[in-house]
Amino acid sequence: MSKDLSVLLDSPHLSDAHKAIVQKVLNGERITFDEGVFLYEHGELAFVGALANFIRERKNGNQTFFNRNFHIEPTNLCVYDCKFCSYSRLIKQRSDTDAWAFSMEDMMNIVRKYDGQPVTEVHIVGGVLPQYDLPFYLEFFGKIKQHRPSLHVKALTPVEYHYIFKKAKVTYEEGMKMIKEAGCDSMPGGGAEIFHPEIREQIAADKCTGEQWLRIHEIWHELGMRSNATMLYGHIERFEHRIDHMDELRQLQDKTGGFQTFIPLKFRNQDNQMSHIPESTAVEDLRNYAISRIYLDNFDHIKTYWPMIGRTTAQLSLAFGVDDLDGTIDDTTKIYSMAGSEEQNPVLTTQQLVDMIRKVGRQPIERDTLYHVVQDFTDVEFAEDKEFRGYVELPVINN
Ligand code: V47
Ligand code: SF4
Repeated sequence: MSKDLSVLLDSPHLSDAHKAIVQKVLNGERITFDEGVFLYEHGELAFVGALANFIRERKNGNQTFFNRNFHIEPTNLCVYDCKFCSYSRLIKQRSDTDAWAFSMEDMMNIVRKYDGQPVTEVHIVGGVLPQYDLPFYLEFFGKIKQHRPSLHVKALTPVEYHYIFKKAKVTYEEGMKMIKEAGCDSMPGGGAEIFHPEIREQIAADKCTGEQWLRIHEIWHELGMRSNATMLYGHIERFEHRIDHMDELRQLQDKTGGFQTFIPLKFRNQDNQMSHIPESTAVEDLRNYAISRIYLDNFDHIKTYWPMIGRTTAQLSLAFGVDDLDGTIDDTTKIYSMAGSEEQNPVLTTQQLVDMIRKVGRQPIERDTLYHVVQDFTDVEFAEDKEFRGYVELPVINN
């Protein structure tokens, strides 16, 4: 493969600047901020794709990971007013019948619904409301662990943590220690949006700043814990803002090594205050995956959230740096379906997801949250009735 990529060094169609980046990738060297911007401005799809695929295969070979999880969204109301979010208007405009705010018991009932099912993780994320405070979440995490100790709790983002710690008058350090002790196992990547204040102040003015987001992840990593990172792209930001965002993540990762995966989130424009902004094209989405893969040399994984990007682009992304497909079962997450998700019915059985991965020549690997292999599906044959070694496909949940 390295031989294949090195032919680019002799290409009459590439500039010296392109070739300098090829050489760095071949040598396993890091590209600079300016080179990152250069790739966005002058890196054509096939070029960045070749580099990203080379890096992807060097890091993860042909493996493509997926995870079986379910989501709990405590509420679809929020005190904040992020312009891109289809939740934010709800607190003011949505009729009572459309709004929900689950009680502790409601949420435990969702957890119990998965008893006996082969899920390894619960992903908890939603709007921010005062009643969901620090004592509430400490109790909730404890109850989940009491009920099903092996279930990995991936919960909340610095947006919620900043809010609930402030309300409880505890420092970030004290708060993160408390949530760890209560049973939270890892932190998802949400709430990152675009860190740069020039953009953040326009799209997500009131919630935690980029600096606070990064600090909370840093403290979490210092406690020996892992987390993910996202970037909401394709709205009003410029390429420099994307590279600035990834640069902040790269620097923190150098310091702590606590990030597991980077998830670029394509801005969807339905039913929010930024609906007038056209969405990025599939070509731009693939270029963005590829440049993320090239820039974030110290991240092991790049993930796509297929219910949001669509199945076909998700399959293509596996040749543009992505090695992880999120969203297997019960991925009817409202935050996306309201924003205009690609998928009308964003649920796949494990067999369908495995087929999707195989069709583009990759090896499907079920992982747990911390990337331990749960099951290698490379050579697994599914029975007609879609049952496999005791793994029974879950029913579609319309929540
Ligand atoms: O922070 C909100 C985004 C995020 C829109 O860590 C939107 O494994 C696009 O972070 N268009 C929450 N995106 C979801 C999230 C996530 C998802 C899957 C896996 C993981 C993980 C994390 O959703 C928010 C925001 O950036 N979002 N509205 C929209 N209109
Ligand atoms: Fe609230 Fe999150 Fe939506 Fe912002 S993105 S309004 S914090 S739910």
